[in-house]
Amino acid sequence: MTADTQKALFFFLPEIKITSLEPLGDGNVNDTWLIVSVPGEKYVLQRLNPFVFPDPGLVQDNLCTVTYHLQARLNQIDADFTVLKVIDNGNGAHSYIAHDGACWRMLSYIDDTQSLNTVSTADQAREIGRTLGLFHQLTSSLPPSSLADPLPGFHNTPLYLKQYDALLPTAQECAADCRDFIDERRHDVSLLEDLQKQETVRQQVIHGDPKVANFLFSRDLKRVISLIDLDTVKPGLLLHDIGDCLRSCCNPSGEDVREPGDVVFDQDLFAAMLSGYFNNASDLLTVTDKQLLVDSVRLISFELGLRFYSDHLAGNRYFKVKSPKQNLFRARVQFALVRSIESKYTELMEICGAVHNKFV
Ligand code: GN1
Ligand code: MG
Repeated sequence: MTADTQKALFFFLPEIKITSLEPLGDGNVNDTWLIVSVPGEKYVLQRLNPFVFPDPGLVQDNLCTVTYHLQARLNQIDADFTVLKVIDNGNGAHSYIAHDGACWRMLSYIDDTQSLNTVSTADQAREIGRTLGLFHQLTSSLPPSSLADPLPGFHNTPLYLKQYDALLPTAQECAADCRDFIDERRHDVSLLEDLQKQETVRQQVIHGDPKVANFLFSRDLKRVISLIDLDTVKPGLLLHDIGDCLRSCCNPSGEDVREPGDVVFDQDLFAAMLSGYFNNASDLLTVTDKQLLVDSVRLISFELGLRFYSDHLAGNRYFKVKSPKQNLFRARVQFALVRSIESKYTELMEICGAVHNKFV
């Protein structure tokens, strides 16, 4: 255990005696550990990435606001969902700021659960959709103005494109396939951004990162128990969350495969996730939202590919990597997913129509 980890741990739990401290999950930005105490209590200790979250106080305030709201709503309705708890140091402090300025925090560990990096059955996809719909129902009564925006421009695809363009003159290398892929689609990246200015799409508090690994399943993988990683909760479009969730849920090969040739967007998982979502939240969606489901997953996959590729060109400053080309490989996976969505566009639109008709 490093000196910083020890200081952070004892800041929150000065009396703790631990049995083990192990890295938890494969988050791309923060560092996370599972702590087990001598009596067997489990806790999650996290160091927020200061490069990604330059103002961690906003992230922490949002986290407290959202967990409080979710719990209050769940106390009123009958829903099978566990909200993670933010642990303070006994004096109301939820953050420990280390000497390097990094923010550490402690969260409850939701036991008897497991997280998956990929979905393998339609039932799992339906559960994920159901839970995202429940999350949106629960957050729909939280005024967006009660949350700060800790990541301005987080889903602003045209802005990511500008940042990519600015990197090009000084980039050491260029992957021609990625460059051409981006150039062929650069005319068509502002759809979701333009919609933010309109009232035809639903804007409310969103999760911001509803990828498969953030849904905690029961041990038998039959139910989703929680949706974790609330760093990115913020005002946004439901289409951002639905698109992001679908891009992760309908890619059974996962984000980190080396060979993008195998990557396909799975239409059966798409239908299942959407039917789970519509079952809980179709009333939240506007007519325009329903028309743009396929475009939102296409654009969010493109956006994430662009973010990975830009980070590769910039020297891997944002997303953690285990090898120098990992962000390039990750970008190619997202671009392969975009191609697959484009090739199935009509079929996916028909599925949306069928799911919509089932729930009107
Ligand atoms: C990052 O750290 P993690 O794995 O929860 C990223 C998401 C991406 C995701 C892709 C704050 O999330 O936007 O979709 O990687 N989070 C941030 O795996 O940038
Ligand atoms: Mg996250």
